Amino acid sequence: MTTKKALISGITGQDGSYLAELLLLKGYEVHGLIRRASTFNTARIDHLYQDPHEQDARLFLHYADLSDGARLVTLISQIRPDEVYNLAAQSHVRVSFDEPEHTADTTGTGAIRLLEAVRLAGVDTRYYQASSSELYGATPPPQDETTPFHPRSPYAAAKLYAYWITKNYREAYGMFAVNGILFNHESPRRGETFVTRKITRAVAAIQAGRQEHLYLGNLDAVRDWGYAAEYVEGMWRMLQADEPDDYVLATGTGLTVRDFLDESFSHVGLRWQDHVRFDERYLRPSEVDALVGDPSKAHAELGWKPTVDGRALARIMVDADVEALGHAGSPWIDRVALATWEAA
Ligand code: NDP
Ligand code: GDR
Repeated sequence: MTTKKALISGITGQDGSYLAELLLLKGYEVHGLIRRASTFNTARIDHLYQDPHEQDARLFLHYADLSDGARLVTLISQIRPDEVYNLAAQSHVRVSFDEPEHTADTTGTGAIRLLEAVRLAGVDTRYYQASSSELYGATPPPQDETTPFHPRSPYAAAKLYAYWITKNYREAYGMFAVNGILFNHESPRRGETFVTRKITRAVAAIQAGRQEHLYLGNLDAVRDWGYAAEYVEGMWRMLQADEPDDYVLATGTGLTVRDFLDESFSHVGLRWQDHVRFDERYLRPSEVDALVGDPSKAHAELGWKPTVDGRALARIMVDADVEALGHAGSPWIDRVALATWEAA
């Protein structure tokens, strides 16, 4: 049996790290695109790292950026992957209002650069596009594969382009190119500025006496929160199907931000009302009020079914953040530098 090769853009992100881990477990050779940065940005995958000089190494990292199409063509031509997962994006909805053009370039145009790289390299590759429930935006729930889109942010508008261009490459060139329309999914590896992780980190810090208040925006927003590890398995299933198609992955249950707060704080015996403060800077110029997905098609055709709901997820994340606080301090705090400045 030949080893399958997968290429993951966004491997250093939440989903990329879980997907890499899953594919390595399945026996894949995994190639990840990483961005050159002045500090290491591979913390989520460091535990998977193998010295590429070792005979049995199956994880390989390559410098690349979705803004550099020529580099993508070179890499796809050299690696000749069986599967490409395009997970890279400027993925923060609020930030997309501050950096709309950058978001369009990475989150939208980035997809066409990667699709073109696959086409120009002439490889027989299956392509997964990380599409989002944000596409539905103002269209009320429940949302499924037939629900009309109404994006409400530069991020969602960029993802809309990526969604349609993926469909277009399927129709125009017969590529096995699919959209996973994923509702919010979280984990202990979730970025610290998304609302769930912001809450669970704060719960751990407040319980430890290191923080008193947590500043948040809209508590009424409804989201369908699932567990990222289960969702990356759904991505893989989409690329194993007989025919390319687009699928919603969701739990089918919505919670408000307030519900998530309640579950997280009460899990350690705290009351969120004693700690949460409002800050308007976390409001968006146009908000998405409610997203609740209907994952019936993925269940019927791919056999995919999530088991962790939003409340269970909150408890998993709080436990992980409480445990993480017990570990050695943050590497960002350089005590030597602080002492040097104090002495100066
Ligand atoms: P993260 O923000 O955790 O990760 C984003 C990844 O994209 C990081 O590896 C980042 O690299 C990389 N990246 C950003 N810009 C570029 C660029 N210009 N070139 C190359 N790589 C880049 O996102 P998630 O893991 O949460 O999400 C994965 C994908 O799924 C994203 O496309 C997101 O929009 C989409 N999505 C996520 C959902 C969720 O609930 N998590 C739901 C639906 C869709 P670096 O580490 O260097 O910053
Ligand atoms: P979202 O996730 O915008 O749904 O996008 P986020 O966790 O940022 O916001 C969810 C809801 O919480 C409200 N909110 C706050 N959000 C943040 N980040 N910080 C706050 O302080 C805060 N207070 C309230 C927001 O207004 C919003 O209604 C995520 C990303 O992963 C996208 O990439 C992905 O496509 C979608 O999920 C599905």
